[in-house]
Amino acid sequence: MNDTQIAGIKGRRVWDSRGNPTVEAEITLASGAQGRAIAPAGASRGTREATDLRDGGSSLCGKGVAKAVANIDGPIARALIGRDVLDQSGADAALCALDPSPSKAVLGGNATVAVSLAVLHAAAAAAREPLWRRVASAYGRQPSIPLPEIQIFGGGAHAGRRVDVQDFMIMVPGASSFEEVMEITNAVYFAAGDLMASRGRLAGVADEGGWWPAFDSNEEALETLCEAIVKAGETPGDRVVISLDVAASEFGRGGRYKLALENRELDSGEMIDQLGRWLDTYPIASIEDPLAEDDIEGMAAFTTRFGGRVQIVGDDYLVTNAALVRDAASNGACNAVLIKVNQVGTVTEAVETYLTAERAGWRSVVSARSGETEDVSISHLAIGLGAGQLKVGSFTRSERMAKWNECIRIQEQLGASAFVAGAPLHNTWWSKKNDRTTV
Ligand code: 2PG
Ligand code: MG
Repeated sequence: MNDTQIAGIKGRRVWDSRGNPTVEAEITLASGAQGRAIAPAGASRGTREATDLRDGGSSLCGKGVAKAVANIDGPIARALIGRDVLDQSGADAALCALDPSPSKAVLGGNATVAVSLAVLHAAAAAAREPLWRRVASAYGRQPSIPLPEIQIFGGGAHAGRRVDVQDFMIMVPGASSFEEVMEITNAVYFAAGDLMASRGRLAGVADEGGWWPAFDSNEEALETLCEAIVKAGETPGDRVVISLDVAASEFGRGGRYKLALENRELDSGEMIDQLGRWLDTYPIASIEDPLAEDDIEGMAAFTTRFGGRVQIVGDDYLVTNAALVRDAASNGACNAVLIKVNQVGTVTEAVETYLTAERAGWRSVVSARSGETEDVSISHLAIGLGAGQLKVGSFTRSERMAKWNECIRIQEQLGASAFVAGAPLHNTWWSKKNDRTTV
Protein backbone atom coordinates (compact mmCIF):
# COMPACT_ATOMS: atom_id res chain seq x y z
CA MET A 1 0.00 0.00 0.00
CA ASN A 2 1.01 3.62 -0.60
CA ASP A 3 1.33 5.89 2.40
CA THR A 4 -1.89 7.71 1.48
CA GLN A 5 -4.07 4.61 1.09
CA ILE A 6 -6.70 3.91 3.73
CA ALA A 7 -5.61 0.95 5.87
CA GLY A 8 -8.38 1.02 8.47
CA ILE A 9 -11.65 2.72 9.40
CA LYS A 10 -13.22 2.60 12.81
CA GLY A 11 -16.62 3.90 13.94
CA ARG A 12 -17.13 4.93 17.53
CA ARG A 13 -20.03 6.16 19.64
CA VAL A 14 -19.26 9.46 21.35
CA TRP A 15 -21.57 12.10 22.92
CA ASP A 16 -22.70 15.52 21.80
CA SER A 17 -23.39 18.84 23.53
CA ARG A 18 -27.00 17.86 24.30
CA GLY A 19 -25.83 14.62 25.92
CA ASN A 20 -27.01 12.53 22.98
CA PRO A 21 -24.98 9.79 21.35
CA THR A 22 -23.29 10.64 18.06
CA VAL A 23 -20.88 9.06 15.60
CA GLU A 24 -17.13 9.46 15.33
CA ALA A 25 -15.11 8.02 12.45
CA GLU A 26 -11.36 7.39 12.60
CA ILE A 27 -9.34 6.65 9.51
CA THR A 28 -5.81 5.23 9.63
CA LEU A 29 -3.58 5.38 6.59
CA ALA A 30 -0.92 2.92 5.55
CA SER A 31 1.65 5.44 6.80
CA GLY A 32 0.01 5.41 10.24
CA ALA A 33 -1.32 8.97 9.83
CA GLN A 34 -4.87 9.39 11.08
CA GLY A 35 -7.93 11.55 10.50
CA ARG A 36 -10.92 11.76 12.82
CA ALA A 37 -14.26 13.58 12.74
CA ILE A 38 -17.58 13.63 14.61
CA ALA A 39 -21.09 14.05 13.21
CA PRO A 40 -23.13 16.95 14.64
CA ALA A 41 -26.94 16.79 14.98
CA GLY A 42 -29.70 19.29 14.25
CA ALA A 43 -32.95 19.84 16.17
CA SER A 44 -34.75 22.07 13.67
CA ARG A 45 -34.17 19.88 10.65
CA GLY A 46 -35.26 20.37 7.06
CA THR A 47 -37.38 17.50 5.79
CA ARG A 48 -35.00 16.88 2.86
CA GLU A 49 -31.85 16.61 4.97
CA ALA A 50 -29.68 13.51 5.01
CA THR A 51 -31.06 11.03 7.53
CA ASP A 52 -29.60 10.90 11.00
CA LEU A 53 -29.67 7.11 11.46
CA ARG A 54 -30.78 6.31 15.02
CA ASP A 55 -31.45 2.90 16.58
CA GLY A 56 -34.94 3.70 17.92
CA GLY A 57 -36.37 1.67 20.78
CA SER A 58 -36.45 2.73 24.40
CA SER A 59 -32.81 2.90 25.35
CA LEU A 60 -30.99 6.24 24.98
CA CYS A 61 -34.36 7.81 24.10
CA GLY A 62 -34.19 5.97 20.78
CA LYS A 63 -31.13 8.00 19.79
CA GLY A 64 -28.53 5.22 19.88
CA VAL A 65 -26.09 5.09 16.99
CA ALA A 66 -25.09 1.40 17.02
CA LYS A 67 -26.45 0.90 13.50
CA ALA A 68 -24.59 3.91 12.11
CA VAL A 69 -21.35 2.78 13.82
CA ALA A 70 -21.84 -0.75 12.45
CA ASN A 71 -22.26 0.71 8.97
CA ILE A 72 -18.88 2.42 9.33
CA ASP A 73 -17.15 -0.71 10.59
CA GLY A 74 -18.82 -2.93 7.96
CA PRO A 75 -19.87 -1.80 4.49
CA ILE A 76 -18.16 1.60 4.57
CA ALA A 77 -14.83 0.17 5.70
CA ARG A 78 -15.02 -2.55 3.04
CA ALA A 79 -15.72 0.04 0.33
CA LEU A 80 -13.04 2.54 1.36
CA ILE A 81 -10.09 0.49 2.56
CA GLY A 82 -7.37 0.68 -0.05
CA ARG A 83 -8.64 3.98 -1.49
CA ASP A 84 -6.28 6.93 -1.76
CA VAL A 85 -7.28 9.48 0.84
CA LEU A 86 -6.18 12.35 -1.38
CA ASP A 87 -9.11 11.50 -3.67
CA GLN A 88 -11.90 13.04 -1.60
CA SER A 89 -14.45 13.00 -4.40
CA GLY A 90 -13.69 9.33 -5.13
CA ALA A 91 -14.22 8.37 -1.48
CA ASP A 92 -17.43 10.40 -1.31
CA ALA A 93 -18.68 8.89 -4.59
CA ALA A 94 -18.07 5.44 -3.11
CA LEU A 95 -20.21 6.40 -0.08
CA CYS A 96 -22.98 7.65 -2.38
CA ALA A 97 -22.78 4.48 -4.48
CA LEU A 98 -23.18 2.35 -1.36
CA ASP A 99 -26.27 4.34 -0.44
CA PRO A 100 -28.07 5.68 -3.48
CA SER A 101 -31.15 6.69 -1.42
CA PRO A 102 -31.81 10.45 -1.72
CA SER A 103 -31.35 11.02 2.00
CA LYS A 104 -28.60 8.49 2.83
CA ALA A 105 -31.17 6.55 4.81
CA VAL A 106 -29.33 3.24 4.41
CA LEU A 107 -25.91 4.17 5.79
CA GLY A 108 -27.09 7.21 7.77
CA GLY A 109 -25.95 10.74 7.02
CA ASN A 110 -24.37 10.74 10.48
CA ALA A 111 -22.14 7.82 9.41
CA THR A 112 -21.26 9.29 6.01
CA VAL A 113 -20.51 12.81 7.26
CA ALA A 114 -18.18 11.52 9.97
CA VAL A 115 -16.34 9.33 7.45
CA SER A 116 -16.21 11.96 4.73
CA LEU A 117 -14.78 14.57 7.09
CA ALA A 118 -12.36 11.98 8.52
CA VAL A 119 -11.09 11.36 4.96
CA LEU A 120 -10.42 15.10 4.67
CA HIS A 121 -8.61 15.15 8.01
CA ALA A 122 -6.54 12.11 7.02
CA ALA A 123 -5.59 13.78 3.73
CA ALA A 124 -4.43 16.84 5.65
CA ALA A 125 -2.45 14.66 8.03
CA ALA A 126 -0.88 12.80 5.08
CA ALA A 127 0.10 16.10 3.45
CA ARG A 128 1.32 17.35 6.85
CA GLU A 129 -0.75 20.49 6.48
CA PRO A 130 -3.52 22.00 8.57
CA LEU A 131 -7.04 21.15 7.44
CA TRP A 132 -7.87 24.67 6.25
CA ARG A 133 -4.82 24.65 3.99
CA ARG A 134 -5.73 21.23 2.61
CA VAL A 135 -9.24 22.53 1.81
CA ALA A 136 -7.84 25.62 0.12
CA SER A 137 -5.36 23.66 -1.99
CA ALA A 138 -7.73 20.80 -2.85
CA TYR A 139 -10.41 23.17 -4.12
CA GLY A 140 -8.17 26.00 -5.39
CA ARG A 141 -9.54 28.58 -2.96
CA GLN A 142 -8.17 31.73 -1.36
CA PRO A 143 -8.45 31.20 2.41
CA SER A 144 -9.84 33.97 4.61
CA ILE A 145 -11.04 34.48 8.18
CA PRO A 146 -14.87 34.68 8.17
CA LEU A 147 -17.25 37.17 9.69
CA PRO A 148 -18.95 35.40 12.62
CA GLU A 149 -22.71 35.26 13.22
CA ILE A 150 -23.10 34.77 16.98
CA GLN A 151 -26.27 33.92 18.87
CA ILE A 152 -27.29 36.09 21.82
CA PHE A 153 -30.79 34.63 22.46
CA GLY A 154 -31.88 31.12 21.52
CA GLY A 155 -35.53 30.44 20.80
CA GLY A 156 -37.70 28.13 18.73
CA ALA A 157 -36.82 24.45 18.88
CA HIS A 158 -33.69 25.26 20.90
CA ALA A 159 -35.53 26.82 23.84
CA GLY A 160 -38.81 24.99 24.28
CA ARG A 161 -40.32 27.37 21.67
CA ARG A 162 -40.27 30.16 24.24
CA VAL A 163 -40.02 32.67 21.38
CA ASP A 164 -40.98 31.82 17.80
CA VAL A 165 -37.79 33.05 16.15
CA GLN A 166 -34.97 30.55 16.69
CA ASP A 167 -31.76 32.58 16.62
CA PHE A 168 -31.29 36.22 17.56
CA MET A 169 -27.69 36.84 16.54
CA ILE A 170 -25.27 39.69 16.02
CA MET A 171 -22.67 40.26 13.37
CA VAL A 172 -19.94 42.87 13.65
CA PRO A 173 -19.18 43.83 10.05
CA GLY A 174 -17.70 47.12 11.27
CA ALA A 175 -14.99 45.40 13.30
CA SER A 176 -11.45 45.89 12.15
CA SER A 177 -10.29 42.48 13.33
CA PHE A 178 -11.60 39.05 14.32
CA GLU A 179 -10.40 39.78 17.86
CA GLU A 180 -12.55 42.89 17.95
CA VAL A 181 -15.59 40.83 16.90
CA MET A 182 -14.92 38.56 19.89
CA GLU A 183 -14.55 41.51 22.28
CA ILE A 184 -17.71 43.27 21.12
CA THR A 185 -19.69 40.02 21.18
CA ASN A 186 -18.50 39.36 24.73
CA ALA A 187 -19.79 42.81 25.75
CA VAL A 188 -23.16 42.41 23.99
CA TYR A 189 -23.70 38.88 25.32
CA PHE A 190 -23.18 39.88 28.95
CA ALA A 191 -25.06 43.17 28.56
CA ALA A 192 -28.05 41.19 27.24
CA GLY A 193 -27.87 38.76 30.17
CA ASP A 194 -27.71 41.62 32.69
CA LEU A 195 -30.68 43.41 31.11
CA MET A 196 -32.75 40.24 31.06
CA ALA A 197 -31.88 39.29 34.63
CA SER A 198 -32.75 42.76 35.92
CA ARG A 199 -36.18 42.53 34.26
CA GLY A 200 -36.97 38.97 35.28
CA ARG A 201 -36.71 37.87 31.65
CA LEU A 202 -33.85 35.40 31.96
CA ALA A 203 -34.92 31.76 32.02
CA GLY A 204 -31.51 30.11 31.54
CA VAL A 205 -29.48 29.20 28.47
CA ALA A 206 -30.74 27.57 25.29
CA ASP A 207 -29.26 24.62 23.38
CA GLU A 208 -26.46 26.60 21.76
CA GLY A 209 -25.58 28.61 24.87
CA GLY A 210 -27.47 31.79 23.98
CA TRP A 211 -29.74 33.21 26.68
CA TRP A 212 -33.10 31.43 27.05
CA PRO A 213 -35.51 34.34 27.11
CA ALA A 214 -38.85 34.80 28.83
CA PHE A 215 -40.03 37.56 26.49
CA ASP A 216 -43.67 38.36 25.69
CA SER A 217 -43.08 38.93 21.98
CA ASN A 218 -40.48 38.54 19.25
CA GLU A 219 -40.28 42.34 19.16
CA GLU A 220 -39.31 42.40 22.85
CA ALA A 221 -36.36 40.19 21.91
CA LEU A 222 -35.36 42.55 19.11
CA GLU A 223 -35.74 45.62 21.36
CA THR A 224 -33.72 44.00 24.13
CA LEU A 225 -31.02 43.01 21.69
CA CYS A 226 -30.74 46.64 20.50
CA GLU A 227 -30.58 47.81 24.12
CA ALA A 228 -27.83 45.29 24.83
CA ILE A 229 -25.84 46.57 21.86
CA VAL A 230 -26.18 50.12 23.28
CA LYS A 231 -25.26 48.95 26.80
CA ALA A 232 -22.14 47.42 25.25
CA GLY A 233 -21.15 50.89 24.04
CA GLU A 234 -22.15 50.41 20.40
CA THR A 235 -24.80 51.96 18.16
CA PRO A 236 -27.13 49.34 16.66
CA GLY A 237 -26.64 49.29 12.92
CA ASP A 238 -23.29 51.03 13.07
CA ARG A 239 -20.54 48.47 13.65
CA VAL A 240 -22.96 45.85 15.00
CA VAL A 241 -25.97 44.50 13.11
CA ILE A 242 -28.63 41.90 13.82
CA SER A 243 -28.96 38.55 12.08
CA LEU A 244 -32.03 36.35 12.54
CA ASP A 245 -32.70 32.70 11.91
CA VAL A 246 -36.49 32.68 11.85
CA ALA A 247 -36.49 28.90 11.18
CA ALA A 248 -40.05 29.41 9.95
CA SER A 249 -40.54 25.75 9.01
CA GLU A 250 -40.85 25.10 12.75
CA PHE A 251 -44.10 27.10 13.00
CA GLY A 252 -45.27 27.42 9.40
CA ARG A 253 -46.83 24.91 7.04
CA GLY A 254 -49.10 25.15 4.03
CA GLY A 255 -48.76 28.93 3.91
CA ARG A 256 -49.98 29.43 7.52
CA TYR A 257 -47.69 30.71 10.29
CA LYS A 258 -48.60 30.24 13.95
CA LEU A 259 -46.84 32.79 16.14
CA ALA A 260 -47.51 30.94 19.37
CA LEU A 261 -46.05 33.60 21.62
CA GLU A 262 -48.37 36.28 20.30
CA ASN A 263 -51.24 33.85 19.72
CA ARG A 264 -51.64 34.96 16.11
CA GLU A 265 -51.85 33.07 12.85
CA LEU A 266 -50.58 34.76 9.68
CA ASP A 267 -50.80 33.80 6.04
CA SER A 268 -47.71 33.99 3.88
CA GLY A 269 -48.32 37.59 2.77
CA GLU A 270 -48.96 38.73 6.34
CA MET A 271 -45.81 36.95 7.50
CA ILE A 272 -43.81 38.79 4.83
CA ASP A 273 -45.36 42.12 5.91
CA GLN A 274 -44.55 41.33 9.53
CA LEU A 275 -40.92 40.55 8.70
CA GLY A 276 -40.80 43.70 6.57
CA ARG A 277 -41.81 45.78 9.60
CA TRP A 278 -38.94 44.24 11.56
CA LEU A 279 -36.53 44.99 8.71
CA ASP A 280 -37.75 48.61 8.68
CA THR A 281 -37.47 48.99 12.45
CA TYR A 282 -34.34 47.11 13.46
CA PRO A 283 -30.84 46.96 11.92
CA ILE A 284 -31.24 43.45 10.52
CA ALA A 285 -28.63 42.64 7.88
CA SER A 286 -29.25 38.91 7.45
CA ILE A 287 -32.34 36.73 7.80
CA GLU A 288 -32.41 32.93 7.51
CA ASP A 289 -35.44 30.80 6.61
CA PRO A 290 -37.87 33.75 6.83
CA LEU A 291 -40.60 31.53 5.35
CA ALA A 292 -41.21 27.81 5.68
CA GLU A 293 -39.44 25.29 3.47
CA ASP A 294 -42.72 24.46 1.65
CA ASP A 295 -43.52 28.14 0.95
CA ILE A 296 -41.58 28.53 -2.27
CA GLU A 297 -43.74 31.37 -3.56
CA GLY A 298 -43.44 33.19 -0.25
CA MET A 299 -39.66 32.84 -0.30
CA ALA A 300 -39.50 34.26 -3.84
CA ALA A 301 -41.89 37.12 -2.95
CA PHE A 302 -39.86 37.94 0.15
CA THR A 303 -36.62 37.92 -1.86
CA THR A 304 -38.11 40.13 -4.59
CA ARG A 305 -39.17 42.64 -1.97
CA PHE A 306 -36.17 42.64 0.36
CA GLY A 307 -33.31 40.83 -1.38
CA GLY A 308 -31.73 44.12 -2.44
CA ARG A 309 -31.13 45.21 1.12
CA VAL A 310 -30.80 42.12 3.27
CA GLN A 311 -29.01 38.80 3.05
CA ILE A 312 -31.64 36.05 2.77
CA VAL A 313 -30.21 32.67 3.75
CA GLY A 314 -31.82 29.33 2.90
CA ASP A 315 -31.25 26.59 5.48
CA ASP A 316 -34.16 24.13 5.95
CA TYR A 317 -35.30 25.37 2.57
CA LEU A 318 -32.11 24.36 0.73
CA VAL A 319 -30.50 21.74 3.03
CA THR A 320 -27.03 22.23 1.46
CA ASN A 321 -28.34 20.63 -1.74
CA ALA A 322 -26.88 21.90 -5.03
CA ALA A 323 -30.01 21.10 -7.07
CA LEU A 324 -32.23 22.98 -4.60
CA VAL A 325 -29.85 25.97 -4.73
CA ARG A 326 -30.03 25.95 -8.54
CA ASP A 327 -33.87 25.82 -8.43
CA ALA A 328 -34.09 28.58 -5.82
CA ALA A 329 -31.70 30.81 -7.77
CA SER A 330 -33.76 30.40 -10.93
CA ASN A 331 -36.98 31.07 -8.95
CA GLY A 332 -35.46 34.20 -7.39
CA ALA A 333 -35.76 32.78 -3.88
CA CYS A 334 -32.92 33.59 -1.38
CA ASN A 335 -29.58 35.17 -2.11
CA ALA A 336 -27.41 33.07 0.21
CA VAL A 337 -27.15 29.48 1.43
CA LEU A 338 -26.29 27.93 4.77
CA ILE A 339 -23.68 25.20 4.36
CA LYS A 340 -24.00 22.32 6.83
CA VAL A 341 -22.05 19.28 5.67
CA ASN A 342 -24.25 16.85 7.60
CA GLN A 343 -27.39 18.08 5.84
CA VAL A 344 -26.14 16.55 2.61
CA GLY A 345 -23.82 13.88 4.02
CA THR A 346 -20.44 14.34 2.32
CA VAL A 347 -17.76 17.01 1.94
CA THR A 348 -17.83 16.76 -1.86
CA GLU A 349 -21.56 17.41 -2.07
CA ALA A 350 -21.34 20.29 0.40
CA VAL A 351 -18.52 21.92 -1.58
CA GLU A 352 -20.50 21.44 -4.79
CA THR A 353 -23.42 23.28 -3.17
CA TYR A 354 -21.07 26.02 -2.05
CA LEU A 355 -19.66 26.43 -5.57
CA THR A 356 -23.16 26.33 -7.10
CA ALA A 357 -24.21 29.18 -4.82
CA GLU A 358 -21.09 31.14 -5.70
CA ARG A 359 -21.77 30.72 -9.43
CA ALA A 360 -25.30 32.06 -8.83
CA GLY A 361 -23.76 35.17 -7.27
CA TRP A 362 -24.89 34.13 -3.80
CA ARG A 363 -23.10 34.32 -0.50
CA SER A 364 -22.59 31.35 1.84
CA VAL A 365 -22.58 30.91 5.59
CA VAL A 366 -20.82 27.78 6.86
CA SER A 367 -22.78 26.58 9.89
CA ALA A 368 -22.68 24.30 12.91
CA ARG A 369 -25.70 22.38 14.21
CA SER A 370 -27.49 22.88 17.51
CA GLY A 371 -26.04 19.54 18.68
CA GLU A 372 -22.25 19.89 18.43
CA THR A 373 -18.99 18.56 19.81
CA GLU A 374 -15.35 19.52 20.13
CA ASP A 375 -14.95 18.87 16.40
CA VAL A 376 -13.70 22.05 14.72
CA SER A 377 -13.81 20.91 11.09
CA ILE A 378 -16.26 23.66 10.11
CA SER A 379 -13.87 26.43 11.16
CA HIS A 380 -11.31 24.95 8.77
CA LEU A 381 -13.88 24.53 5.99
CA ALA A 382 -15.10 28.11 6.29
CA ILE A 383 -11.54 29.43 6.28
CA GLY A 384 -10.20 27.09 3.60
CA LEU A 385 -13.07 27.79 1.22
CA GLY A 386 -12.89 31.52 1.93
CA ALA A 387 -16.62 31.31 2.62
CA GLY A 388 -16.77 34.71 4.29
CA GLN A 389 -19.25 33.87 7.06
CA LEU A 390 -19.39 31.35 9.91
CA LYS A 391 -22.29 30.56 12.27
CA VAL A 392 -21.57 28.30 15.23
CA GLY A 393 -24.13 29.31 17.87
CA SER A 394 -23.48 31.45 20.91
CA PHE A 395 -20.49 32.90 22.71
CA THR A 396 -20.37 30.34 25.51
CA ARG A 397 -19.91 26.57 25.91
CA SER A 398 -16.87 24.79 24.67
CA GLU A 399 -18.47 23.11 21.64
CA ARG A 400 -19.05 26.67 20.33
CA MET A 401 -15.95 28.43 21.65
CA ALA A 402 -13.71 25.65 20.29
CA LYS A 403 -14.69 26.79 16.80
CA TRP A 404 -14.15 30.51 17.45
CA ASN A 405 -10.85 29.73 19.20
CA GLU A 406 -9.72 27.64 16.23
CA CYS A 407 -10.29 30.68 13.99
CA ILE A 408 -8.03 32.70 16.31
CA ARG A 409 -5.25 30.10 15.98
CA ILE A 410 -5.56 29.89 12.21
CA GLN A 411 -5.56 33.66 11.90
CA GLU A 412 -2.10 33.66 13.46
CA GLN A 413 -0.93 31.62 10.48
CA LEU A 414 -2.82 33.62 7.85
CA GLY A 415 -2.19 37.08 9.29
CA ALA A 416 -4.68 39.70 10.46
CA SER A 417 -5.32 40.95 6.93
CA ALA A 418 -7.09 37.66 6.14
CA PHE A 419 -10.15 38.81 8.13
CA VAL A 420 -12.98 39.67 5.71
CA ALA A 421 -14.72 42.18 8.05
CA GLY A 422 -17.94 43.51 6.48
CA ALA A 423 -17.19 42.43 2.91
CA PRO A 424 -19.78 39.60 2.89
CA LEU A 425 -22.51 42.10 3.70
CA HIS A 426 -21.79 44.55 0.90
CA ASN A 427 -24.97 45.41 -0.95
CA THR A 428 -27.07 44.75 2.13
CA TRP A 429 -28.63 46.92 4.79
CA TRP A 430 -25.30 47.28 6.54
CA SER A 431 -23.39 48.85 3.69
CA LYS A 432 -26.38 50.89 2.55
CA LYS A 433 -27.14 52.26 5.98
CA ASN A 434 -25.74 55.67 5.19
CA ASP A 435 -28.29 56.06 2.39
CA ARG A 436 -31.16 55.47 4.76
CA THR A 437 -32.79 58.15 6.84
CA THR A 438 -34.14 55.97 9.64
CA VAL A 439 -32.86 53.05 11.59
C1 2PG B 1 -30.07 26.21 12.29
C2 2PG B 1 -29.28 25.33 13.24
C3 2PG B 1 -28.26 26.11 14.02
P1 2PG B 1 -30.28 23.04 13.98
O1 2PG B 1 -31.31 26.09 12.19
O2 2PG B 1 -29.47 26.99 11.57
O3 2PG B 1 -28.82 27.18 14.75
O4 2PG B 1 -30.14 24.63 14.12
O5 2PG B 1 -28.91 22.48 14.02
O6 2PG B 1 -31.13 22.62 15.14
O7 2PG B 1 -30.95 22.80 12.65
MG1 MG C 1 -31.37 27.59 10.44
